[in-house]
Amino acid sequence: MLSKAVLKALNEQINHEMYSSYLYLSMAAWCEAKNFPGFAQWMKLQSSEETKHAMKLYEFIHDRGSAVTLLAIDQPATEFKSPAKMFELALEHERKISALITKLYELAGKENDYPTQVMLQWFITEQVEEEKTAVGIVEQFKMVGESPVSLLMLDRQLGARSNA
Ligand code: OFO
Repeated sequence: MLSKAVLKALNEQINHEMYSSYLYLSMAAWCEAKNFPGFAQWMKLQSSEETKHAMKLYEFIHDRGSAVTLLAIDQPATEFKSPAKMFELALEHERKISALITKLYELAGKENDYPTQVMLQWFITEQVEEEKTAVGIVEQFKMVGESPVSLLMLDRQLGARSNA
């Protein structure tokens, strides 16, 4: 059984992951509307990856003999200034998620909950990857700018992503 505090924090983290999924889906929708199919594809895959993160926590809570409580998901932003700004926002968001995972890890430590800490190590590693990927994209935008040719090139490049 999970302690009350850890269970509450894990349920909240499910909500953060679902919000991430919703945010990236909203970014995908904006990209579709602006005719950037490649960015939209990248964001849709990112959105489904976030749902998988939420499900990882969901399964873990049940494996530990506790109950999942789903919370309301906030409405994400629906308008973005530009594709570059949108990816900057995604990076900022990932950094917030990393900080939340760190807090959760610390809480599990305080509660002597080693299984939760071990499970969270996967998320810590994943966040390093996610931040690295987002930084890489933000840097590419800085390098080539947002001329129509640059946007076309980056849209094609990111649209080649196939894994979630
Ligand atoms: Fe974007 O990462 Fe979940 O945790």
